[in-house]
Amino acid sequence: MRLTTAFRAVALLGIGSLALSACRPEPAGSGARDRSSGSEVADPSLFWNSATVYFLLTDRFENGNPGNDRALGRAQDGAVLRSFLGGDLAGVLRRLEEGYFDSLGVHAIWMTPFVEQNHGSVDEGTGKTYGFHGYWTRDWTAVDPALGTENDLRAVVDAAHRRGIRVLMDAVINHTGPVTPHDPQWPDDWVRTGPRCAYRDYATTVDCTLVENLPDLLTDRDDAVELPPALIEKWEREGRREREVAELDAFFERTGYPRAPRYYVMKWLTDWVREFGFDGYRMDTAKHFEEAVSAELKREAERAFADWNAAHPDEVLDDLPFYMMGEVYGYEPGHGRAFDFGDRTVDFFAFGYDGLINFGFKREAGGSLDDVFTRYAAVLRGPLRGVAILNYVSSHDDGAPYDPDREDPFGAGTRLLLAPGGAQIYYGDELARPLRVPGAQGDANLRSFMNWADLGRSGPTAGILEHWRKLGRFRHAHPAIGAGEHRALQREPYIFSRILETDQRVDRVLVAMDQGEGAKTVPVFGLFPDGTELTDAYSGVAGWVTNGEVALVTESGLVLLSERR
Ligand SMILES: [Ca+2]
Ligand SMILES: [Ca+2]
Repeated sequence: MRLTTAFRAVALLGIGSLALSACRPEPAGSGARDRSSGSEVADPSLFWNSATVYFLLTDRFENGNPGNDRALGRAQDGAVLRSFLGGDLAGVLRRLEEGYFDSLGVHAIWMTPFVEQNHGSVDEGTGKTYGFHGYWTRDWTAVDPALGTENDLRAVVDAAHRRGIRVLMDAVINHTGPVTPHDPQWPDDWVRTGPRCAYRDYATTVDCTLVENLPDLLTDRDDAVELPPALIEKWEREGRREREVAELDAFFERTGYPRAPRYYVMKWLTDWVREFGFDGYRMDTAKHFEEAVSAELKREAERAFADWNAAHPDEVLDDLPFYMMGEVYGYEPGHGRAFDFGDRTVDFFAFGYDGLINFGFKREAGGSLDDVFTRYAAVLRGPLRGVAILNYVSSHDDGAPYDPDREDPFGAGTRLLLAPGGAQIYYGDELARPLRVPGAQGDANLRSFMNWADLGRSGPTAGILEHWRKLGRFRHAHPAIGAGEHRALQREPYIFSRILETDQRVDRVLVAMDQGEGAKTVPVFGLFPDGTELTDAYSGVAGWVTNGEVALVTESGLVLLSERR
């Protein structure tokens, strides 16, 4: 299934390792950390609250290899935007190597699951659909050939790491793919096929199928089960049955776990960490299986991450630990640590999660900015101290994004990238990729192919991207923005500061909005003393603080000030 450790060692002696060491920046001073990873912030929660995470659907981002577009004989007969459309790992690598993610100040890339998906299609009521999205697992131990090969995957992770960018693996443990004429059901001692979740309480959220025909893994079962015959036959055809079985034997021998379904899946999920060096998981449907399962998985993943670090000392980015972020649908920071199922609350942060996706921001982003910023900064320094949230304005299955018609792509970037907490850029937010597509039904609207072509046309797209890039790089340079203390300094026009003290430095920024075009004088409210030279990251213009203010001539009304370094 994977390259062996021996092969890996040989590969490291080759050209790749020379290029790798030549490209890596030197450690940054006393912290001895790779400055480019942004992890001079040693506290994991501060790092992830100041991070920018780029979330992409691999099948919809960039087609780097047309040769794999028809893998597994999947047809192009799905409903609008519901077939595989050709995007792949080679495409992600191409954009990585051209510096696209660096240009946005991205700290981490989250790709949709890359494991082998259903071969067939189903119609859940929104049209004939293939598993292009990655959440319909057929085999947890293989890369889907439509997305590429294990070598392609390794190339993506390695290229990201060379740039100081982390890679989060999107991990599914709650369910298999749906049953189709080409995709048999997993055995009855592995999955339940009913009842459908009613989402009234814990049991009707966890012990049930998310939708019709989405078999739910028996994650609560502790009794041993045999490998599914269909999987054994598949591995036999692929010439790797003996190795897979031997690896499983070794895993169960080492851990002492019973051969229950969830432990097989944990073995398969953590292998990718151990062998490819993923820096964290984004756990899919985290509220639909027992939270104790998450804690078990986290422990195994940390062990796998330690193994990878020990085997690849020259490739380790820094000493940040393995990160696990959960998709607890509906969670928002106002809930504090207690997510309410109706009949019980669960503190997911106590079960291995270092961060949770914030499903509230896209709604709150339209309100008073200072209200949102003040509340978020306070909760991150209060009930959520030590953990992280990830804000977004659009995502792959949120039918109510901020700005569904992309009428405010500049404002969306400003709000998202200046908010306290981690920022998720959903691919195309930065290009105003349409979120409504003629003929598409349901979530397919949110999953159109990346609109790269708009960058070459006249129109606003290139300017929108530049706006997101300026804010993203400002955010990357200043962890205070996502993780610092927030102070409103002036209501109209709005001016605020963020301050973050770490062992390495005191990071201070001042953001002034609606300052008008051309000459402007921005008061700094004592944040910077007279005589300090400041730079506006939006325009690149510098100026000295005199009499408590800085005079600048810039085109934009948005001013992003920090001390010139
Ligand atoms: Ca392709
Ligand atoms: Ca479940």
